[in-house]
Amino acid sequence: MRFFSALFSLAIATTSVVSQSANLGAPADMTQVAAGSDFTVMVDRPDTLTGSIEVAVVIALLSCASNPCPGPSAELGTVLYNGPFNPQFTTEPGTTNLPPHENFTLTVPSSFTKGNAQLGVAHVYLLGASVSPELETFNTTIVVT
Ligand SMILES: *[C@@H]1O[C@H](CO)[C@@H](O)[C@H](O)[C@H]1NC(C)=O
Ligand SMILES: CC(=O)N[C@H]1CO[C@H](CO)[C@@H](O)[C@@H]1O
Repeated sequence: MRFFSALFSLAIATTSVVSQSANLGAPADMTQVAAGSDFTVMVDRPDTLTGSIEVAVVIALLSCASNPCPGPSAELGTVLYNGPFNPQFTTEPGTTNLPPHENFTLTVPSSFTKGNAQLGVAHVYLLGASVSPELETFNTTIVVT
């Protein structure tokens, strides 16, 4: 346990210095999604000079209809996806200017509380020649209808 929390704070400390973060290309902030329906989450991984090896992403949804959103590093909520992350350039016409990314089609649980929800992502990767373990989190807000 202690090892993991030490590893966690190390990752937090280093990600703020190394700015090669992934980010959410979609959905846009305040996008409305009906409970029980599918939506696309696009996780961008801008190309960087320093090599990195992908480990995983976790994509989760947390209602903040009645409480302020706590931020994805504090609480992720309902996990919609937990698995490999394989960002790629697209070759389809009109999309070649996009950064390397992966799209995930996910479903808002049908019983999910309506209102604002934090769409949080945790991204784990190995950085550089030293293969240092990194954890970063980021989020947008969607509106569940
Ligand atoms: C991912 O989704 C975006 C936005 O909908 C789209 O422009 C892009 O072509 C998609 N990428 C792939 C690989 O399908
Ligand atoms: C709580 C939290 O981390 N909220 C962030 C969600 O994402 C927006 C947009 O990037 C940030 O401004 C918030 O700080």
